[in-house]
Amino acid sequence: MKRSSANPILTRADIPDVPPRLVDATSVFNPGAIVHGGETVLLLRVQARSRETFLMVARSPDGVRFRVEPRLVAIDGLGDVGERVHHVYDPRLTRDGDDVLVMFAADTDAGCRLGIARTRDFERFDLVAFGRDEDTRNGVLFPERFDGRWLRLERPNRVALDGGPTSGDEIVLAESDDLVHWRTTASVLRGRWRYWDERIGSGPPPVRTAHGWLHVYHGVATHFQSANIYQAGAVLLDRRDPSRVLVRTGHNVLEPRELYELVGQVPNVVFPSGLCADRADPVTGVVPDDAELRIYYGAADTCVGLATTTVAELIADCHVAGPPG
Ligand code: BMA
Repeated sequence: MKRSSANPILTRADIPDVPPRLVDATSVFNPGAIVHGGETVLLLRVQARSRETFLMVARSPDGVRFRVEPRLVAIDGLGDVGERVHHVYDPRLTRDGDDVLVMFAADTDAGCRLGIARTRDFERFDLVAFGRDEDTRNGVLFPERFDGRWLRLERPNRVALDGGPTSGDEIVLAESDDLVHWRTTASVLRGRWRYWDERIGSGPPPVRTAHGWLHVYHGVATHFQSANIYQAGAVLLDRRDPSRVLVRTGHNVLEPRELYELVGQVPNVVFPSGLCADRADPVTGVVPDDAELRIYYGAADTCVGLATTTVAELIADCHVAGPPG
């Protein structure tokens, strides 16, 4: 992937104050992204100096220069879920007709939950679903239904990083008829111990290509003394049965190298969370091989970076051999 020369494309300096709760923001990272109404829209994770987390909307005509709207996103219905939601974060965006579905992580006293909200205009957001049982994160919806059913990838949190948040080393597939009730149906991807992607989690929602579902994920190398290193990789999933992995990058395709990725609130992190293709077939939704992909990522849990690649380049990377698994 090639970094934008405008990186980091968003920093705390771009976040307008929204008093009284957000003044002099601390960080902005891990955005959801989508092309909507002819512009690129990012749903940003913004932290205040209280370490409260807010979602904010940014818009751009060119996908590089963004204007952040001076308001905090409120999700109607989130106050009625029956548990206190401390933080809503790491949103992933998927189109559903004229609407956009937002899958987000929500920290509650009982653990991390996946919620889904619906918006048409990025002004009003209505809660559709809120998970109850499992501690899980990094949920992404497929942009089409399979025999009428919704599918999503998610990463159950089964382990705690040393001194850090809960994490996991397996991405699973789940299905639902109504977006509300989800059943896990298969294991899709496991972490590869001792290599770049020991712990794993989905990045942006999968992209439909002529070769299968192209999916960018993050891998965490945990076997270094001082830091967990968050990197990006990719996997190609079978078009009809997305629990089947066709090929997977043996190495990472983006790793912390620039200062703004190496240093910050959490050092050594690139965390891909948004992806926009510059075009897709209007009928089939297939993104062609030479389409440019813009990948938006959180850098060091502090600012937002942009990197570009193409479908063909990413699939070629998937074919480069790496560790088994
Ligand atoms: C993960 C999540 C992300 C975060 C990353 C690096 O576990 O909490 O939101 O960006 O760690 O700190």
